[in-house]
Amino acid sequence: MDTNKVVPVHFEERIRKIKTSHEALLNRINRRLEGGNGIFDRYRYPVLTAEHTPLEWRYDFDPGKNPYLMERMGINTVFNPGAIKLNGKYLLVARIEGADRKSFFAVAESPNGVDNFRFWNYPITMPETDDPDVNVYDIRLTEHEDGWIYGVFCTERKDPDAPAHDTSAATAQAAIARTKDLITWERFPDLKTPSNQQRNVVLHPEFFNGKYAFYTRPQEGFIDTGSGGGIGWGLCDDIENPVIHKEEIIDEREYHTIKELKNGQGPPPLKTNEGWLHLAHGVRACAAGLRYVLYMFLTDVNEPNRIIRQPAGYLIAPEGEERVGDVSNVVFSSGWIEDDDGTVFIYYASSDTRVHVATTTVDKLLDYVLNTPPDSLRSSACVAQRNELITRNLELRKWIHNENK
Ligand code: M1P
Repeated sequence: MDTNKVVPVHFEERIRKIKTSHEALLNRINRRLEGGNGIFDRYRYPVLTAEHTPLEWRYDFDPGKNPYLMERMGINTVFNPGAIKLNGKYLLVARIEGADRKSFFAVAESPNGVDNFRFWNYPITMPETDDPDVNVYDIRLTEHEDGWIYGVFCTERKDPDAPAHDTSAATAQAAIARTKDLITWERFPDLKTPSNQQRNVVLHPEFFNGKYAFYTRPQEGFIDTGSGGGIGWGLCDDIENPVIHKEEIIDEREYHTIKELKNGQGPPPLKTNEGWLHLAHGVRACAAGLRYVLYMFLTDVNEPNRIIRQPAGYLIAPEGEERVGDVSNVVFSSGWIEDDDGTVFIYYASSDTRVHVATTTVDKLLDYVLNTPPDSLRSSACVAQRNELITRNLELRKWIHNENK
């Protein structure tokens, strides 16, 4: 390219316009939406989208090389982030998917957790093992009591056993890396488990009987969990050479529920006085494809692998624009942040396309898991459950009416 060529007239003008609208997007104030269900609040705008990624990641600003100021390397989507609060900043380690379909990780930082998220200058350079990753995604960040921040994420590779004509068969395993600053990472071998494949693997924040404890999601195939599935639990002696010898299912899939087809642990659980609060995703099949929703459960404070409460149904299901995207009808969460005052920021992605925030508190989530009836699994039992609530409410109304007479 001849750099002495006259720069097209529109170049400077276009650059100014692109930068102005990008800044306006990054500085946009997010508003909590009124009229929620009392459990959590949604917000007006997504907190991260493909358009939030830095312009330097997409455009070549050299007029000699890019006279039309085209996007040279497009970004398709930003979703499924891990989350952590460090040095007073709310940090999301998002899954960025390029127009070329490859995902990578990058840190976006906000002063308040609900808006003004800005990506750091460079994506994360994640070290690899001897078996290079083809695709990496869905990192869960765990501040472990051993003093490190761990990132456990999915590493995907072409299935070596697939016939030559099959160019989409893949394998998924749990990759493990650790850091102190989210910039420099140390990578370990992928987690070995008794299962063929793994996705949605999450490190528990505390040792259990002196061992590292993982929530797993054993699966026979890449998409189908096969005859197994459910949220598993396994212990490992050595995080630098991680092996789980025994995997037990702690939250099974169940017929005609929101987790009929598959499920998976979301972020690492939050410790409370009543037990460990868990956020997970459940998947069911319908004529439109798979439907992903978020649900919760509580495990015993001393036995994080023992569920003591599980409300029926979902906590968050896709709504409005959340329903549509690259993979429609999906909400998925791999990160949340608990603030010192008990506020909880739930980061969830919709339809594998963008990231939203919902806010609530630990007290509200505990009230939700402790007092929402469990799934009674059959229509007539559900009617009985609801009738009990209605009768109590009608009695209460009569009582209030009489009191006011
Ligand atoms: O497309 C929906 C989600 O599908 C996968 O989750 P799971 O293994 O539970 O089916 C993941 O690829 C996830 O990234 C994606 O959001």
